Amino acid sequence: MLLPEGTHTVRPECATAPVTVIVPCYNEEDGLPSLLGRLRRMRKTTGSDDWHFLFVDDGSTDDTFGRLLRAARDESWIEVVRHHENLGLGAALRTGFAHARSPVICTIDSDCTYPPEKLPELAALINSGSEIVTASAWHPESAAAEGSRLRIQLSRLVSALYKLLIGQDVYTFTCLFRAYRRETIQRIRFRSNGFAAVAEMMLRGILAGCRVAEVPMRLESRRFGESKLKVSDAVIAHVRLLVMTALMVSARQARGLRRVGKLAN
Ligand SMILES: Nc1nc2c(ncn2[C@@H]2O[C@H](COP(=O)(O)OP(=O)(O)OP(=O)(O)O)[C@@H](O)[C@H]2O)c(=O)[nH]1
Ligand SMILES: [Mg+2]
Repeated sequence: MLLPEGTHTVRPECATAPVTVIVPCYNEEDGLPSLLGRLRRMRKTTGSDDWHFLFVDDGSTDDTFGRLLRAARDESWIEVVRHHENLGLGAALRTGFAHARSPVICTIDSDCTYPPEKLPELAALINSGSEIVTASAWHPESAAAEGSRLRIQLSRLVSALYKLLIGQDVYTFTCLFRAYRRETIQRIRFRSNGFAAVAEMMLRGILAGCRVAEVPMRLESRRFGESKLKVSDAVIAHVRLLVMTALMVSARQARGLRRVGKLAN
């Protein structure tokens, strides 16, 4: 896979770990000490001490890259890739996937709005047969989400619309906190460069027939730094993606009808 021009890598050698966790970061210097501390404890207490964590710094203008570099120099489970300019969350995920060689690949938020300590539960579901496992804030069994009412309602609405279009019992399409089988990542080609990439991956995965599992999980509010999500950009990107999904679903239905027609003749 080709990497964007200006990509800088520090120890990108995720080949040997059973799980690689991709952590996209954009201007997250304030939250990094807390995140790294939690990951260190998690590795010690949950049997994930052989996992690798691949941080993708997406042209941060604060000290995110400097802090990651210093951490990577001291601890071999930390790897860092950097875009020289900000290319967006989807582009950062593509770069992370291009480097990750492990059979199980996870993605997480760097602001710990889903607890990283839950990752082994998601990875275990991949090992027992699922192809995509997602944290699910909008699952009926999830505890009430923290955060802005408007953001919560918009996110719920978007997922409800995708669920309706796709016609399957998946409740949450927008959580970055996920685990995938590596072959599944190789099958899913997504185009979005921004936040909509997360929903696009799930939609394309479901349409490709992947086995999806959801783990009900409470969305917590951000404790450090600022949100990178611009609501207006996200609304536009999701409207586009809803139209694209509707077209993909109707093309599939038309193919199905043609097949039935041929069988009947
Ligand atoms: N690499 C990269 N990561 C990004 C970019 N924008 C956001 N992220 C990361 O993606 C994750 C989610 O972004 P957030 O800003 O937390 O967005 P959110 O979770 O929808 O909103 P809040 O939690 O309320 O802030 C975080 O780890 C961000 O650092 C980007 O342009 N590039
Ligand atoms: Mg967040």
